[in-house]
Amino acid sequence: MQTSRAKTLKLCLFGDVGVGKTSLTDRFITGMFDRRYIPTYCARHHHKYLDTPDGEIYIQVWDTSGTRRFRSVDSRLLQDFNGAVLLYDVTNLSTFCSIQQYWLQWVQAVAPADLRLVLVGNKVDRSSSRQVKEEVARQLSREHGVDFYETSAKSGQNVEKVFLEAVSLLGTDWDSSGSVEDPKEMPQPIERTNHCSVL
Ligand SMILES: Nc1nc2c(ncn2[C@@H]2O[C@H](COP(=O)(O)OP(=O)(O)O)[C@@H](O)[C@H]2O)c(=O)[nH]1
Ligand SMILES: [Mg+2]
Repeated sequence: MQTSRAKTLKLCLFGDVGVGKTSLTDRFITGMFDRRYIPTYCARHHHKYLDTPDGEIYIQVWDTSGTRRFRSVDSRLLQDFNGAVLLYDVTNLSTFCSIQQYWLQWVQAVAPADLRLVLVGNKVDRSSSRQVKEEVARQLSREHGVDFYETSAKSGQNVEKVFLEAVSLLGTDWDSSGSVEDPKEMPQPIERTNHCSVL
């Protein structure tokens, strides 16, 4: 349960259909991966509580459909968000082109100036099918001044880091991405809920 003391942080995922937005969200929220493809027809939001030495933190994750039809309403959502993850599939060049030609420009045009942006190449576990070189994507992230990671929702690689980075928690002295000495101090997920909103 969210308490009135919990600090709330919100983030949103954007990117083409099929890049792994739902899978990455599920991996962060539940720690699980489901290889079936279940289309997201609307924006879904999930939450996760982190019980940290600095108090309870409530992270709300919005998983969008990826269809451009929802673009205009998604921009309203961004106004009170802390971060946005722009996702492409490293095994599908056209999804990276969409980031360059569409998603980055759109988010930077409509987002509040302090929204933290993280560029993410997903499905790195499929290394033999890679079509987007890490260095090319890193260069794009430098040009736009955004953070960059490669992830796998399947293996879990870098998933926690991306979500903590997007809400500016990565590097705090309790974060669970490697800097915590005492496991008791690790943030613990408390609850999961799903909601579907037709926007
Ligand atoms: N191998 C692999 N498959 C993935 C990964 N992430 C997602 N997928 C698969 O890609 C397909 C589309 O994923 P989904 O999360 O529904 O994409 P979305 O449309 O962006 O939400 C599904 O079959 C997933 O199981 C990953 O990191 N590795
Ligand atoms: Mg989806």
